[in-house]
Amino acid sequence: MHHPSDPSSGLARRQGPAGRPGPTEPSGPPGRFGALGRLTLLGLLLLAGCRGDPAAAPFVDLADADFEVGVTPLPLRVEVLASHPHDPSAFTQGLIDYGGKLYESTGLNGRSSLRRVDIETGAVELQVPVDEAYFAEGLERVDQRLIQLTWQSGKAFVYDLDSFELLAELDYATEGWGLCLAEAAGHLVMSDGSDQLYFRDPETFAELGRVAVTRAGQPQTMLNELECVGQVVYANVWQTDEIVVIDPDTGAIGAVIDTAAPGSDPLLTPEERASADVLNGIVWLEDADRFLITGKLWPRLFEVGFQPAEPGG
Ligand SMILES: [Ca+2]
Repeated sequence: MHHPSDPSSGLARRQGPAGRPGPTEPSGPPGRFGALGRLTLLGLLLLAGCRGDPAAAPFVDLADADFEVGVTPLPLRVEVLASHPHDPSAFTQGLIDYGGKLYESTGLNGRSSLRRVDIETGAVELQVPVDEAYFAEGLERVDQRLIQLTWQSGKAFVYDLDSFELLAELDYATEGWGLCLAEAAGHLVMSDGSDQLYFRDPETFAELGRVAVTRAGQPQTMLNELECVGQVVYANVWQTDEIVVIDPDTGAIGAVIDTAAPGSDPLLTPEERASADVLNGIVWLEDADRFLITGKLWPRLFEVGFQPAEPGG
């Protein structure tokens, strides 16, 4: 399944109806390839048209990508489609979407919370505080339950999705940073600030395995908020403007999104940046073919897509 030294395999698959080999049967009618080409172009225009920019290329889709250890990551840039208000007092540590709403876990002792948030307005529709003894971290939904990590307490809280009623607590031995559910694999993926990703049973939270994450063969630590997207995991890297894309089978990072690169659309203004903490929080909106990203104490949340970055850009 793996494509050695070809981090763009997923990219090629997605961008391509243009790159897909055409039919090869020799009896095909003349002009068939031309018709295919026109259909492909039309498809691309329709795809691009959904985003209101007829010149735009489809976003990079790495959901089915495989990355080999040692591969040089594909550099990606950010294209901003829209931005929405985000509570600037929310120290974002976990961010997911479900049923058209955001669910957010915020950190800091005494300020930690679980929230349901309207994506467009940023309005907090439901919120429960977390005891000040805990610093809340990553968040994920499993069926009708929400699982919220804590930083250094070795404890996760389990809530009812609708009422936020506290249902149970789960124990673990590491720090808690980010959490996402790899649906096809049937397990949770958890980060703890190290270079490890832990695979955990969604019901018992027992560790099922782990993988060391590497970037061009070197350990990548500080893996923070996570988002499982198909076969890969998007991870914020703490204290940076980067989001890395990891193949959890190998631990290899196959793409790096530098949200502060010159080729990326700007996110916060310098004024907004002055009172904000680091980038953290990524959500994949599958139906809309876009991601949401924000940060700790960020006043805005951004709808974005990712494109290959120009060399050096
Ligand atoms: Ca997430």
